[in-house]
Amino acid sequence: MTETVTRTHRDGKQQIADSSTVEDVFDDTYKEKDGPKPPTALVWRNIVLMSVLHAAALYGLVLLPSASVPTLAWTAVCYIISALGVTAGAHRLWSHRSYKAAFPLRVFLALANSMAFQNDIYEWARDHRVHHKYSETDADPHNATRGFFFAHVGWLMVRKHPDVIEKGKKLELSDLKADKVVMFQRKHYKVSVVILCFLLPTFVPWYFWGESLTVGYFVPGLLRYAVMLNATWLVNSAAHLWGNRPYDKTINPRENRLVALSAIGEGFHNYHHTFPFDYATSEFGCKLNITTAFIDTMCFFGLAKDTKKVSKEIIAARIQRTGDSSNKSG
Ligand code: ST9
Ligand code: ZN
Ligand code: ZN
Repeated sequence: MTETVTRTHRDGKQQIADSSTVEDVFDDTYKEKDGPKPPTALVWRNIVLMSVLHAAALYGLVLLPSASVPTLAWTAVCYIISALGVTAGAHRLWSHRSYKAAFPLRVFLALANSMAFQNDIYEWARDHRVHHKYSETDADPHNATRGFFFAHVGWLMVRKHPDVIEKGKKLELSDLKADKVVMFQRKHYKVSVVILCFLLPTFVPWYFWGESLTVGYFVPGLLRYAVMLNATWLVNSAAHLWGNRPYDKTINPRENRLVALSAIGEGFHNYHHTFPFDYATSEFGCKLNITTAFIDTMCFFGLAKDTKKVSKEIIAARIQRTGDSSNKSG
């Protein structure tokens, strides 16, 4: 079942919104504080770890030709599963509540999310809600006005701007606290990451088809992890900087098909910031959007329901009112 709910926004513009109270709608009443910005405090531990991970991923690339075909297939499977843990899980389900998921699906998505090792679901969704609510300001964790590198990975290498934490602490997060799967994953996060992000990708090829542990560790393990991280970060960097703005030309997020491809459906970012509660994060359903196909399949099997979708009429009216005239009909 697909539902749409209409409400009138503060500024009188008509929007479609979740009937619950997910705080993912842009708040234009927030003003950055005057005066000099706080100095950037580097977190050397993260700088070193990220550098080591990327060096190890390059070594994984060197080893790639020596990986067997089943290992390459397994790498792709690990990529898709961990990506779904972020896109269908932390993002569309837990950050935006754009559909409902039954317990077994939530367990799968939480496990897949640990395989992605992108902070636990609670922390990810909290940061993501402040990103939408205070987009491109000091209170946005990966504020793209600070440049490509900061939005991409730099934000994970420095202390957060105090406004991110101040505004984040005021967010309504009771739905996440009430979800036992989210809280269980948070409690056992470290051990679940060690097992699912590193040990499982390494040992499956070794145990089932005799792949070397070195290839298992560096290819489906670290190379897959680093590529998946960069595909995610491109949504924050590239899709906030490059692409068309068919739905709202007054905001930075863009439609970027290359990002949509690598991020399994999450590059239609102008649409997504305009209608954050749409379960497809795109006007065009499953097109370049494996995540939407996955959620539709879960609905078919009765594991997901109540997908929220913006109606064609409302999209057309929005394109007319605030779009940049670049929209193509799919
Ligand atoms: C990673 C995450 O990669 C990637 C997320 C990307 C998001 C993408 C979104 C785009 C759309 C979706 C597309 C998906 C596409 C997927 C495609 C897949 C192919 N509110 O954090 P601390 C509190 S992670 C409220 O230490 P610092 C906090 O609770 C990679 N409170 O801040 C704590 O309070 P208390 C692996 C907040 O010191 C206190 O503040 N991880 C908030 O500034 C301090 O928290 C890493 O690399 C908030 N928003 O440090 C690094 N935030 O003490 C992990 C914080 O009371 N992170 N608080 O408990 C860190 O090391 C640190 O967070 C830091 C900042 C160094 C970055
Ligand atoms: Zn964004
Ligand atoms: Zn979002």
